[in-house]
Amino acid sequence: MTTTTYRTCPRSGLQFESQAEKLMIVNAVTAVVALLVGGILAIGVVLTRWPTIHWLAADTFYMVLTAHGIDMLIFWIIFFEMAVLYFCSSTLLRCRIATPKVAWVAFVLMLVGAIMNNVAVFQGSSSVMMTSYVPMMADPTFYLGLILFAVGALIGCFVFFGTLVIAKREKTYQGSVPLVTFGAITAAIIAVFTIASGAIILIPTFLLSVGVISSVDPLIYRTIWWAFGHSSQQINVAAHISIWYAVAAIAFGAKPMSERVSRGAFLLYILFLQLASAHHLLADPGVSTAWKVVNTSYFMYFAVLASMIHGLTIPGAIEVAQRAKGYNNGLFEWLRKAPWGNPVWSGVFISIIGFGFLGGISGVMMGTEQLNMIIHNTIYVPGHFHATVVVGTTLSFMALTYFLIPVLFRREMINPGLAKLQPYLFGFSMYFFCLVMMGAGTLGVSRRHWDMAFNGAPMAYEWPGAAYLLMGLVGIAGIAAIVGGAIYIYITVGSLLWGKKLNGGSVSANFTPIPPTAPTAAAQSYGSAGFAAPGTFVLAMVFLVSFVLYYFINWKYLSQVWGLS
Ligand code: HEM
Ligand SMILES: [Cu+2]
Repeated sequence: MTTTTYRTCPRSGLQFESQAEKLMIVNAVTAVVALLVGGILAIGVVLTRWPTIHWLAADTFYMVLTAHGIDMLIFWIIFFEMAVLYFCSSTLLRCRIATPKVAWVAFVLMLVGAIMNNVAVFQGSSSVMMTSYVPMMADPTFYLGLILFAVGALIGCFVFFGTLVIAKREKTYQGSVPLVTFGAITAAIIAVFTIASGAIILIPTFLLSVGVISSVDPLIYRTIWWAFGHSSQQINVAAHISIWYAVAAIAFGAKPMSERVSRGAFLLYILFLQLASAHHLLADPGVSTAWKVVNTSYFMYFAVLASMIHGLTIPGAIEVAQRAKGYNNGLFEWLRKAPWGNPVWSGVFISIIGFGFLGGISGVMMGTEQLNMIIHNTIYVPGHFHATVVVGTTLSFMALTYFLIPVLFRREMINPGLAKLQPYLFGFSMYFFCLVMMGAGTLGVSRRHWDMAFNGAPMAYEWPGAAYLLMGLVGIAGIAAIVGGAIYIYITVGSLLWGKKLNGGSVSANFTPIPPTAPTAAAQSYGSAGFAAPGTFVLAMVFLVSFVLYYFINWKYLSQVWGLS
């Protein structure tokens, strides 16, 4: 039997159980490898969509785009999430991980699945895009790879739940689980639903690809695929918001403004996410307008409400904590005096603002049935979701990594000067990238089309010149963001390989209760801070005004799409 030991990190006070620690490390490192592959592929995608360069031939472009989407959105994000789940259970609750052997099986399944899927894509006959809509068909190993990966991820979620049970039984924490863990529980519950939906649709599609069944209905496919595809984004949101709370606690000692309100907001995600999936079917035949409007324009807002609550209470909690430290001058001294040179904080802040303003506002606009017509299947769509999955999720994961390098990996960060810069370069170039994509999409530039000029097509289409200009800017901003991503990989991998080894701290055979003075105690306990945060409310009003203006500008724009009057 392997012996379980607990290491107490001298820099954070966090306690790492030996098995959990290894599992977090392999999952996080594999995630970064997937990010590296996806990032290299992004070069091909970006340089092809940049009209003056238009680099790759059509078949290569679609292959590269398929692999980019899957390596990034599935493999990078979910491997990293496994590490986050183990961190939020074993580390934050200071308990041993349940069934470490099973957790290793989960990891191996995910790894085999990810490799199998990539091999299928790069063999060239599986360029079906991330969404893999039927009747397009990929190689059977494409689906099998995804299914193995999903089974592994599901097992990982059960190891997470098992770890919570152990913590409860062995009484390693007092009272309720901390909010960060609560957010991770939300993510894992949603993950179970998500993976079940994925299985319901991918298993028949796999059987179709090997010839066991003769057809899968395309409309049913889309409906169920999006129960999976949309919900998986809700996992990401729950995970990155948990990280925001964790960083607020770690960097500022901030307690949530109200534990109940924040927990209630996480619950809203679980209740309303399936209904919100309907926003992916807004242009589909077969479902009624009434059904679309009820699901997207009413129920979806409850999920949006939840995100807005987090977007308000996280900066609010930080403001309360900063004011308590004496940064009380004016509305914004608390924000000016935040540690802007610390990439853990700057990454999270840039993520919160970009996720809310760019991802959130554009998402509500797109989710409105009528307005959806303006941007449906245009490059606006990847403009929106890069604001959510890159600025929101990816940048938050990057910020957390900077915290984990000394704490989990026990290395001194190489090149801290470059690390200071990285969130600004990556975050702001991504802001710009998303904005120009949305601009080009509003002018109608199509999504995923290899050649926006439609050269050789029987019917020509004249774009306004601005559309080419905007797509050129997409290229420039995309390359800048890729450089930002490369710096992240250089710093993380470099620190693991060449960073100075740090003292791991004392090791014992038993867990210890959380010392209330630990630097991360606020992330590991229960308690509310109250609501006195005037600066944050001003920021919220700025958000509201931008939201309303942008929404109504689009209604005005919609009225001009068809010259009916
Ligand atoms: C520097 C970073 C990145 C750049 C420059 C970039 C660029 C692009 C571009 C230009 C497209 C193609 C748009 C089109 O023609 O339809 C695309 C698609 C996509 N990207 Fe990224 N991306 C980056 C990072 C990411 C990350 C981190 C994720 C996920 C976490 C991601 C997920 C996706 C997905 C899911 C697609 C759609 C694939 C499909 O249509 O099947 N990207 N990206
Ligand atoms: Cu969605």
